[in-house]
Amino acid sequence: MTTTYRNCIGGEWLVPSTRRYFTNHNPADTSDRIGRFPDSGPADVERAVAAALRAFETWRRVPAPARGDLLRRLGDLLAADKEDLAAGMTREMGKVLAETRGDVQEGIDTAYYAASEGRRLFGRTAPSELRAKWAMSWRRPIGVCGLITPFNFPLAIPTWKMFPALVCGNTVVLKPSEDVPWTAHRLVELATEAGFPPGVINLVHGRGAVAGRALVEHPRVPVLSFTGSTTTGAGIGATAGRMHKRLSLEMGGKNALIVMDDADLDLALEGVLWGAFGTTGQRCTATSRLLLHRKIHDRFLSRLADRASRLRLGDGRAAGTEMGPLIHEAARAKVEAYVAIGEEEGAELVTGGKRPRGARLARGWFYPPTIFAGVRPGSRLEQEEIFGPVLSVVRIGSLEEAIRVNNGVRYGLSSALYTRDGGAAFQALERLDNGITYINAPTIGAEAHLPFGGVKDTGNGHREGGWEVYEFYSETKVGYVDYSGALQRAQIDNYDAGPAAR
Ligand code: UN1
Repeated sequence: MTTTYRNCIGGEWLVPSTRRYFTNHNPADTSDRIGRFPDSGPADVERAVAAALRAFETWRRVPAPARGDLLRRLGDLLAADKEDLAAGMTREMGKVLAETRGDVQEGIDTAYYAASEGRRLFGRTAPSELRAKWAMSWRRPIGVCGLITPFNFPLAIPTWKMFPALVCGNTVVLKPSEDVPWTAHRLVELATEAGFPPGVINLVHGRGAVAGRALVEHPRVPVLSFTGSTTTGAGIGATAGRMHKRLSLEMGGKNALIVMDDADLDLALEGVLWGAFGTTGQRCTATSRLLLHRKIHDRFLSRLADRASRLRLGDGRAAGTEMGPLIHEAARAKVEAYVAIGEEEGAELVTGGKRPRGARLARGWFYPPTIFAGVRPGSRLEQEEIFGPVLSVVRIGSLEEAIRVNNGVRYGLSSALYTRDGGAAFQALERLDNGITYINAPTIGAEAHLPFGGVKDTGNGHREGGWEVYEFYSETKVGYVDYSGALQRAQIDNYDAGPAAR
């Protein structure tokens, strides 16, 4: 019997108004059905927003440190449930257990960080230009935040958005990816157990084009945060612009890892394998381009191809599995389309490029680590986001050239440089057009307490995580208190006769 799940609205677990459901499968074995989840409609979103609005009136008045205490409790519950959560997440999303454990840990880190932020949320005081007058700013909550999240970090990304929103005093409606609804369900269950009041966190399952759209277009949802494709993000941006909504976008990447001839090649090799094929390449931060210095190009590539071709594919819960499946058939079809594009463009297929054979992997969306060499800067393979285990290798002759190639794409999330030259490292930090640059580490591995995000078409200027996200989820308010007992006119009374006259 397949379990049927519900939405969580105003603290109640409700069946969708549509009475329709979708079934979620294990991508490593599609005969394994995880559950039936609500295929919600606009009426469910309407109800969730109404509940969130009601809850906002009381939640906004709970002192921020007390809001933080609830997040700390939720962090504790996530920590206690880490193993079960990770196993369930691997079952529905496919990546290996070590990675889903990391994903849960990122949620725990975010909870504890947000909890501590409840005791900061600093405002400022500034000297007034007038006597006996006090000037200050502080942060106020905004209202209902609509959060739309992707499949690749089923726990971490919802928590990045939700926890800062909550500690700032907002209430939320979460519309998680329809590929990982179970994880979102568990997160909301644990939040309920932690003691969040009804309506503060609402969960509406469903499709982006229906439930997601209703949330984006809802006039009472002034804040939106979306992680996903650049195309969808652009559409949301148009709506948000028209409706004057605050919007944070995290979108595509085409992240490059540069290996110079003076690099520690053993270290770089481990970095490339992890960056390119971890999470089956399904990270916005995945290493999808490898820029190899010509002096080490051939040597490095043959070692890399050898290691990549031996990575063990399988169910992420099985011991010894190094790479899980892709999320669904459409993702695999996209990877295959890009393999065909690479071949047409004349790139050299070094390893992979074909579906695995054999009964063991036949029931999942598996695709092997795939490497193309001789990829030309400017080609589609080099420019476009694939979101799968496909690595494009470009030969470079200098750091200068590597920087040019790195910067020659529309995206700007992360980049990496392997070198032993300190000067080169600082040049890279300064000149690579990305939100994040790693030195002697791959393009993945951002930590929860630092700002996360990218430049150019990757984002719209906001950052998730770290201290900056608290500004996104709150509104600056300024207060002036004049205790002089007289009318003091700013910009006039203190300058008319000149300050010396006073
Ligand atoms: C993503 O790729 O969608 O830096 C998020 C990392 C993770 C987060 C990635 N901490 O790879």
